Amino acid sequence: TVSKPPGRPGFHDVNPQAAGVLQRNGVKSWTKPAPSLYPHQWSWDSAFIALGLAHVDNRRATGELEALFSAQWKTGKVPHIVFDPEAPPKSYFPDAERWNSNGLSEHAPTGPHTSGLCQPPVHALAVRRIWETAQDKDERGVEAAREFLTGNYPRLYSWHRYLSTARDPERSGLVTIYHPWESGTDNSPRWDAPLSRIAIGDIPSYTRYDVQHVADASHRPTDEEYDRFLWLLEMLKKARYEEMDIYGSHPFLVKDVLFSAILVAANEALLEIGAVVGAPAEERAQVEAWIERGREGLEEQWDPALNLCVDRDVLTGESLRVRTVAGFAPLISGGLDERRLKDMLLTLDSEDFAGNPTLHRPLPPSTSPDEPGFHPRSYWRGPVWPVANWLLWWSLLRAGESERAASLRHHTLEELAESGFAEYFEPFTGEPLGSGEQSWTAAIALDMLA
Ligand code: 9WN
Repeated sequence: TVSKPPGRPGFHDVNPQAAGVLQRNGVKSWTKPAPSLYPHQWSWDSAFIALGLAHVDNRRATGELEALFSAQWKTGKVPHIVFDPEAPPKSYFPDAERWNSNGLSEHAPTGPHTSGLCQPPVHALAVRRIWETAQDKDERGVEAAREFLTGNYPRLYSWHRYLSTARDPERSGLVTIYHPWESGTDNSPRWDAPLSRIAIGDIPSYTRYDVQHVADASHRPTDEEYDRFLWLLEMLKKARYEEMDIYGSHPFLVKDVLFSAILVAANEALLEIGAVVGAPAEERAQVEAWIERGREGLEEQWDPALNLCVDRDVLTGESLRVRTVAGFAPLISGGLDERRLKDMLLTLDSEDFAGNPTLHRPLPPSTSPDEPGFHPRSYWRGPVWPVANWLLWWSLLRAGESERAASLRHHTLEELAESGFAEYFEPFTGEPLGSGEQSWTAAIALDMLA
């Protein structure tokens, strides 16, 4: 049993509370990431949300992904934001107008307005979970899930093909991102060096609404970071979101190891989905080749001194040697030999991460407290993110490390029981930060509790 402060929910109250968060954040057939900070649909949030909803309501889980994939670009790209035309005005910036995706690119969908970026491809993991949970249902439930898989396999395949080709013209096995927003770890010190090299020009004026939705603006990226984010957006627009042009002119091109590792794991899920739907043999062979290439690419980025995997700046060829949770990419991609698995566990248990004795709970901070860019309250610069805990928990289970997985699960759920479904937590005090009632925090709790 778990001790709980009076008036606070306990470990086992987490499940109905998590389901309530997802219900309250529901908009039509999809779910916003948070009540007011994020009023549109976000790509990898939706994948995690569908993964959690698969334990509660498979119809809603499939609706979530159908809504997202209906905004897929003709290139296969799944956009990082699908804008809700009915969201309150002036609630999130940059808005659909600033992106102007379908005004600039013939590849953008003509109906929904979207951003011009993408985010890590967790989607196939969610689709596989929908299939798994459907197995407990009656025949009609299983059939509905099979239909969903059949309808969405081609979308997933073209999404992964886009990432493995347009985003990896070098065939390195690693995905190139064009913007820190694509990494999903926006202001992580991983991006400090490449961002510092960018010379910013004139940015059309803008107002940030995000800082109005958090208790303290210091939880969010700084104005200097936002200027860089908005400048990169202008550069992408200048290239009319054309991949080749971006590759030839863009000032931020980085091989993201976390994104690439998630793609490997998602490709493994895609193979299983392909088996259910009877996908063509050539496609299955192609997915296997992507998996192999992805793992080789990650191995190239192994940094023996840090005992972690690191990103690479495509423009300078330089490795970005920063200790963050993204460094556990090989664990997430799976298929590790014994030696590399041992390396990963050693780093996870070290003072840089979950083994730091000054932590509130043994949960990995997003950035090692020893890094110069570490900040315990600032977003991806140090706070503990439940969604990152989920990635590690799931990967540890997959690697057969059940004890460590159980510890991550236990402490994550305790944190949520104690402080609610916050977006992220101060690592030394456990104080909830960012938005409250964050959907993916609730979703990963449902998956951990299942
Ligand atoms: C920009 C929605 C998203 C997450 C990202 C997280 C944050 C957006 C922002 O929120 O990014 O995409 O405005 O800060 O970094 O991972 O998908 O929850």
